[in-house]
Amino acid sequence: MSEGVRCMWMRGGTSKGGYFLASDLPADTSERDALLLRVMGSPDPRQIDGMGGADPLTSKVAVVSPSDRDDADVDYLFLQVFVDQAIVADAQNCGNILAGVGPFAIERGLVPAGNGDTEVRIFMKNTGQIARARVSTPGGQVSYVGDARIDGVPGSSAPVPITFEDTAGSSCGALLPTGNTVDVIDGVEVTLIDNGMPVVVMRAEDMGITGTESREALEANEALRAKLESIRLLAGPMMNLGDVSEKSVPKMSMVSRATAGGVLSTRTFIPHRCHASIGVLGAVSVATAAVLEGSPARDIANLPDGPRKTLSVEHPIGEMTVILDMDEGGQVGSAAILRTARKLFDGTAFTHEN
Ligand code: NQM
Repeated sequence: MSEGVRCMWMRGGTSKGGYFLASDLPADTSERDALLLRVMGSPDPRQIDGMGGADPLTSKVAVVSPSDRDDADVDYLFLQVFVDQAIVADAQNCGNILAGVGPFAIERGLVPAGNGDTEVRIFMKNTGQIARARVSTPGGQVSYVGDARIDGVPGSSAPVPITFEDTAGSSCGALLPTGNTVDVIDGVEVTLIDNGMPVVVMRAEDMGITGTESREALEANEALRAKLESIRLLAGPMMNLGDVSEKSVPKMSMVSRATAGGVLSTRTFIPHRCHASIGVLGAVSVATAAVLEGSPARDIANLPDGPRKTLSVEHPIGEMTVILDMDEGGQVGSAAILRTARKLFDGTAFTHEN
């Protein structure tokens, strides 16, 4: 494929990656994955021969196509292209890259733009659920300009609010795949939870950290990393994810008391690098753990009253606000978050495969 492939490079939330129409990629999965590894420059810790940014957060792909479902406009498949291994994984979703899917679908003509805002209903193929994103389209054109700010992105952009309705058990089959609010793995109390992203939630202090350390300090802590990986490998089968040694899930979130007025503070490994902030669906899952009676996260959370809970989840460079609507039974019904996105480049990525 030395002639290259059409793609758009976009920032979606606090992540960045290549957005492709499914029809522009090979239909065969192994051919597609080989092409995406070439596009990103993987495997190589610096991704020097490709477009990837040498970080899992900037080595991401969205594959978008028209949907034949009645309840969706487009289908979105998320692919994590590993940086230093020749792996392209579809075992997780990504709510940050999701933020660019609506604008991309309108730009490529898959969804007609309204005059003002346009709602795009997105079927997330990785987990089989629907997200509804609102894209700013003044005068029938996508606009990236606005005054919405999210931590981790300088400046401001047009808001892309996103609502999730049925994310519980997205990959694990149930919100609490073991049926328990608390399990004990390697002597550590954990909540194994999936409200859109499989996450192991544990207290930072039980892992020997305060929970206020920087990303760099945590990545340099070999003992912590080994302990996290040991828990993760045991958690995988308990969460119905099987052997997770080559998967990017479950994520590992260590929680501590909030330091900036939020509900709690987080440090999250995704799973081998520490997240610069926190993933979208990762934050939804942690926030959900925080409202569960008896969970380690609930222990330290400052929870507001009422059925609509606006929860500020603190992370290394700020916070992410998750809005949880509780149903009559006191369970989490829907979740909403605010993201922004920006088109960075549109053109052809060359792969020069021999
Ligand atoms: O949890 C990183 C990100 C993510 C995932 C990761 C995400 C989500 O920040 O929905 O957005 O956890 O690998 O892009």
